[in-house]
Amino acid sequence: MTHALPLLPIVEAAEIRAARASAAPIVALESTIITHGMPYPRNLETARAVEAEVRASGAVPATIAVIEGRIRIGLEPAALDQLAQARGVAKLSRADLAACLAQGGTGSTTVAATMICAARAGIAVFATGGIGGVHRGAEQSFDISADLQELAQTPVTVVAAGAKAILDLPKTLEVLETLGVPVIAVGQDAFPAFWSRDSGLRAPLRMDDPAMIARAHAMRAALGLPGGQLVANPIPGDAEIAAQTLAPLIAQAQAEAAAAGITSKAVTPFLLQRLFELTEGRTLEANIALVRNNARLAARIAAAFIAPA
Ligand code: PSU
Ligand code: MN
Repeated sequence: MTHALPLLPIVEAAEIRAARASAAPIVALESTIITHGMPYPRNLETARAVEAEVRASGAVPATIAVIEGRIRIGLEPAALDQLAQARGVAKLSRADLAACLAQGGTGSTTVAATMICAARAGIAVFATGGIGGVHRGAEQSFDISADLQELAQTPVTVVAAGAKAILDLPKTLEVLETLGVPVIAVGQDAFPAFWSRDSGLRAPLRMDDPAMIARAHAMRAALGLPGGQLVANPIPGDAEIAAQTLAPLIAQAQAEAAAAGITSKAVTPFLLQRLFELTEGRTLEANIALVRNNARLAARIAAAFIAPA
């Protein structure tokens, strides 16, 4: 006996339906940064501030998560509040999404899973902090974030402040090139390193005009190429932490993770938490500043999608 495909359990907030009806620009936002990237209550304040940035820049924010077996596109304030306070929430990437929906579970979506949900909802632009990438020591651990594969196959333009400096950035750029993902720096030639503006590596592409970024996305579709784009938007100068300051602390956090036997999905949250402690919260402040900055740029790109220049 064959089974008919189930209907995808996906629910849009009223605000998102209204935005779609009036052809207003929409920006997707992820939720793993809320549940696994920042401590409560700063995570909730930040999620709200990021939504406010999107609105102030003329677009509608769609924070995405899975709640009780349904993909939610746009979270009402109470739902966002609950997610931010919940403990032990599942971190959902491409591999976990269908199982969580089938089981009626709740989880936050990573960059990869948020891209999948955004694409199903017809949202082309997504703002986050930093994407996952190739971890240091990946030649041993094989730890490469599913975010990279997703950028290669799902047509969403992701605005991030580069990849987190806890990663192996040269290898991350190599894998993105292998996968055919356009990596576009904004306002500078260098590939940014999340908490710092300059990774010391040159980004393969540079575009300073949001409308050009929207056009490049559309041109990929016209070519029949699957996948999206990575827009690498450097952290604002007044919020950055010098790479030299972070380097020894990252090495220390990494050594601790290895000693504690942390692997797989737990690696990124562990490193972020340790750096928060080792910098007395400075990495969190920088993280908040860069996500807000990315939300503003994503709103401008989304607007250009609606009204091409
Ligand atoms: N950026 C942040 N904080 C985070 C993340 C990104 O500033 O917590 C999350 C994103 O959801 C990203 C995930 O997709 O970390 C990557 O996890 P992994 O390396 O396990 O794929
Ligand atoms: Mn990983």
